[in-house]
Amino acid sequence: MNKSKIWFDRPADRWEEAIPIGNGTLGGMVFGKVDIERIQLNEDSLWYGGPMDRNNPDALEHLNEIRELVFAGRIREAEGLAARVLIGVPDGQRHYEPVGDLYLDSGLSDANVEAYRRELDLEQGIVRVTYSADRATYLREFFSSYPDQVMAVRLTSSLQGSLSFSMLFGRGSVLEPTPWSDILKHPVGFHAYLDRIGTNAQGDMIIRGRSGGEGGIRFCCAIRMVVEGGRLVDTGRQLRVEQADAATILVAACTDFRVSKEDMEAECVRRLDRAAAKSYEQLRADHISDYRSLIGRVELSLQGNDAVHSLSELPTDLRLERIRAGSEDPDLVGLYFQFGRYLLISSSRPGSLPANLQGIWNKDMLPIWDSKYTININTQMNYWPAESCNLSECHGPLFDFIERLRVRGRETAEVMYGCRGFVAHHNSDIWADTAPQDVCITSTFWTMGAAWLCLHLWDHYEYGRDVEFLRQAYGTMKDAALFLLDFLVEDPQDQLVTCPSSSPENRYVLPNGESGALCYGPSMDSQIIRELFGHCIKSSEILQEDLEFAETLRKALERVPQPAIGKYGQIQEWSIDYEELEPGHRHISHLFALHPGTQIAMKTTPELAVAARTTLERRLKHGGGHTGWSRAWILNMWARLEEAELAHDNLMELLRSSTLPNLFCDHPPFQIDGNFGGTAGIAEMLLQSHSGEIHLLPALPGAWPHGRVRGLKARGGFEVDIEWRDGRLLSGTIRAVRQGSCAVSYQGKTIELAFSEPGLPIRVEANHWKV
Ligand code: FUC
Repeated sequence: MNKSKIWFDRPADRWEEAIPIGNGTLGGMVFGKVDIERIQLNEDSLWYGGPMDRNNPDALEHLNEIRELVFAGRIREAEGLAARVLIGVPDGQRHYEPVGDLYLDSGLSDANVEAYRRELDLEQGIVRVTYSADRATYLREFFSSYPDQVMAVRLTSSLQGSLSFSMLFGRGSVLEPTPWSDILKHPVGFHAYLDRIGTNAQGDMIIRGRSGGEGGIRFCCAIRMVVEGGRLVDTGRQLRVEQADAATILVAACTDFRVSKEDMEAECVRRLDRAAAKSYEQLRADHISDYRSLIGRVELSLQGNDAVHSLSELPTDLRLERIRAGSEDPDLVGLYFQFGRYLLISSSRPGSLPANLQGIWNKDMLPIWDSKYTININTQMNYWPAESCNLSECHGPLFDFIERLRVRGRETAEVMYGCRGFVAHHNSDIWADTAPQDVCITSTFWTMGAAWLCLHLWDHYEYGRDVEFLRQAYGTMKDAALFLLDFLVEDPQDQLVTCPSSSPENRYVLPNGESGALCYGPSMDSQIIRELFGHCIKSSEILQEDLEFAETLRKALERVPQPAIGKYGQIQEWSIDYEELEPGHRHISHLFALHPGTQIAMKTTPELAVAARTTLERRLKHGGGHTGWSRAWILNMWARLEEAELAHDNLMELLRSSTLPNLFCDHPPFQIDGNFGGTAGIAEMLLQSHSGEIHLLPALPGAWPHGRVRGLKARGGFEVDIEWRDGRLLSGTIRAVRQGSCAVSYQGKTIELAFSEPGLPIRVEANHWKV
């Protein structure tokens, strides 16, 4: 009964205990309260304000001066000048806002119910709440349907005519833990951010409002109550259901980001009409089949040595407590993995915006870090599992976003730097804003956001080998490379480096004891450039176009620094082997080449791999990994270094120290990147393909002696199933999307497989490698 379920035996008291649902655009957090149910609602395109031109017109004329100051070691002055002329004006981008909260006031008391249960069914993508009270058993189901673009809430009772409740909508600040009855009965600011609430001729509740700021985005939310038995009373402020057998609530929402403001209400009602024309069973079945077509591609089962089958009978928050107390629970790791895939399916679907810092789930009018796109690690991490975990369609919203960045980023490149191509700094927002964000020396003056994002285009090609996709994506990759070609300058060693820049978001210490952040040629930048230029060169070979440009890139690459080893035997973070101000910094930017990059690998660059290991040890010794995403990155890096136990320790630490009761990643506070990084890391422990071969079980820890995984993806267009027992490979099954061959390695030995027919599986066992 509990297989593939995250479940709790009590309602959520706090938002961080609620369960997320979503269809890429329309998201909800389900609290499961009996007395007053709360579903906190989001629509991915509801953001504060309109687009702004923040490109700083003073930047270009001061660029050379800043560069000269950096090269002369006059860092203080360089930083002072940059903080005046290289910042965006205004210095901040737009932020994400919630739609509001839907409340269902049943009049029952939480205290009087029995057999309470709240669950997320990961096989169906449905949240359920069940309980008994007064001889009746109640069931609520919640999901956000992608095919029908509505959220559905279904309430039933086993006792005819026993369902009575009021539905209210609020948009204001909710204090937690919340005496919700107070909110509903003595509402202060309950409708603080609404323009209109009322019913249309059909009896749908229609809510309209708009975010603040110039050109603030307008939204409409329409809610229909379909009642079976009993009656529906419209009291203006609320819809009241009396003595019904069942009720289905359908929610539609849109904004004028996608729909004209005149048409928003009609569009919402159209969606409701279409969904209501189906029976609830049909609506649900269509949701499940859509969701299953994605979630069902990968299955993971991890088993420890002791057969602790009964652990799934424990509520998920208690299982997490056990882990915190030092116990193992491989099955929960499997759930966590699938939950990460669930979150990507729920927050990033074709047509939606990319998953932001909180996916799509945000309750605050001014959320932490604006709940936007931080592109010096966080947004990229969101998409780490997209390809390897067989959800490549969910990667699409990021590609659409990159195209929009390209338009805005060309302007920023030209106005601020006098360069061709396109640039993005370390943040962006709904408007694909590319100008610098904040006035923060450690992060603001970093120009590699677009280049890094473009590596995702190449990855998508690598996993799927769709040449048509590459043909379209190449121009974008080239544009990112063009910016860098123009932006690179000669350093004192005659190398080509970025300047000014920083190693996100660390500082170095100068020999005179002063600290700085602004620098030239931080290792991460050169690593990203090597990766991007390399992919552009390969693309031009595959596509047989632009060979001259490829030659220019090749020439430039000869002068772009390679990863260097510093005085501690570590990978150098800056082009000069400075001391780090924070040796335990959460960002480990200089190991980009190890992960997600591919320039440092066990097989191809063993010396650099040793240095990468030293770097990680050093970061960890000084307290690194203290945020959720940092821990998740470390997990992926240890997996790449084939350090199974260290990867596993860090995964467990992610669960122990950086995971909320509902399994959301805790930066703190909630930030979704660690969920996605954690999911990708688990896949990376079982299968790798970054070194030109498919590597089976590269980092299998002792805690998972038995298990199997079905449907992981490998670069080159392969799908892989693996089964193991007693820590040893039983079988690997590989399917290819097209004819061809691949190298498959296990425990240091490699064999070649030839695929004569696409889709035809080839099965291998450990003795094929004679290990
Ligand atoms: C970067 C990180 C922070 C946080 C923020 C959203 O600035 O350094 O830890 O994740 O982005």
